[in-house]
Amino acid sequence: MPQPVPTRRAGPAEPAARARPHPLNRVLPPEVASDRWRRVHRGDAMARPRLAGFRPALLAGLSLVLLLLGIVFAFAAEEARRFGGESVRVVPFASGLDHPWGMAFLPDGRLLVTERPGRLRVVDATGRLGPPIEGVPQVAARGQGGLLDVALDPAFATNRLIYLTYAEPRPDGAATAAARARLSDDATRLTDLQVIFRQQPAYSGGNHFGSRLVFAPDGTLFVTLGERFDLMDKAQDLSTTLGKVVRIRPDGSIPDDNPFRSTPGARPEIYSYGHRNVQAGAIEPGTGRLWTVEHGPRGGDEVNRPEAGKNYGWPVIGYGRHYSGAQIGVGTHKEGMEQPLFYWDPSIAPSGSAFYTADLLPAFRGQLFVGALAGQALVEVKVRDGRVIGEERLPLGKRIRDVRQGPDGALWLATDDTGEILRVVPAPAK
Ligand SMILES: [Ca+2]
Repeated sequence: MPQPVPTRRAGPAEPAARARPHPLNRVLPPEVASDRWRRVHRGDAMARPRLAGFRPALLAGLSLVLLLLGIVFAFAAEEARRFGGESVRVVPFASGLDHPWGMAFLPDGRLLVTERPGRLRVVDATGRLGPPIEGVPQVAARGQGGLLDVALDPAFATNRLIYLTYAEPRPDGAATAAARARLSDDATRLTDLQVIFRQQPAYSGGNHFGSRLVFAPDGTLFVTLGERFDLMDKAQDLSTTLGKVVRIRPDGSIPDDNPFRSTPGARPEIYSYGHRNVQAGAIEPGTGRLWTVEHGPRGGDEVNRPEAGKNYGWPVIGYGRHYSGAQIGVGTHKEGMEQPLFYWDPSIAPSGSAFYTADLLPAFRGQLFVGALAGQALVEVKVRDGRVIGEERLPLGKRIRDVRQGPDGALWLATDDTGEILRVVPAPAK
């Protein structure tokens, strides 16, 4: 069950939030439905030799029935569903991507999409995939590593700068890096590539690279990171950038007011620490504050609102248990370590998030939407006055890797396993 966690200032969360049932797995996801239909269809094809003696009319009739069933399932997948106080449909936009990871909208409405194996593409307004953009840095595409997030410079319209995070190959393994480059006017190639951040140290494992790029209203850039799983203790070590959120200027220089800028032995780019694997970050409308969502251990995914210099606990405190079944560190609380705003038990495996600010789906406004990989859902984190009061899920039967608000006001989703871009739109008025 989801367990809202009180902040130190906010006091206990509302009990109603704890009582919310999980809709997950109670509804047959559209993908499962269509898989079943495909299995039926394949079964028919395999059985055909034994049916060879039947009259062609019977076979034609059977095919027609199967065709109609297929059409019914196709519509069912896009049927109107209640979610987040709205009646929505989830409609396909693009397909054929290979592990899409991050999305960013160009000013003309076209979409930049990263693919984890190391490609960056433009998807046009009709959903057609463009060829791989040239000049993308070489990536270590193994495990959870590869080409990860993409973001546009706030002044992209005039400077055409974009930012990427990726697992950078190094002599001693790989580590997350952030780079910026100029996108050519025809959006076919990157030039002037400059690495603006390199996580330290590199490591040979394939897990927990993070990462998301989030521009703050003051023009600084947050990069959210992981602790590379095996090196979890380093999330508490300020001489590394493992398990940290870092804050840099877009050129990679260190902002004057970073919390550890004057701390001997600490990396000056660190903003907050004690994180596990942060694959979602978004700026809260109104306050301009950063919210992050991180993969926890088994039963401990967290929503946090990182503040400068604060310690978010991993692996000393946390909810859930290690994959081995062992308790996390000293338990769930420790003086000097921050509590999450919310955590999930069981885990949903969160990646990608967006605060909704548009007009198309008014009941979504001000709420945080999070993609769930293992949870195979879009999750609404219900926010009231800076506190999390509960959650609601839209089961999709697909691993959701990224969530963005589009210029059309729809919520756009990238699916990790099926390589699709989906749009969450209002259902037609009855
Ligand atoms: Ca924590």
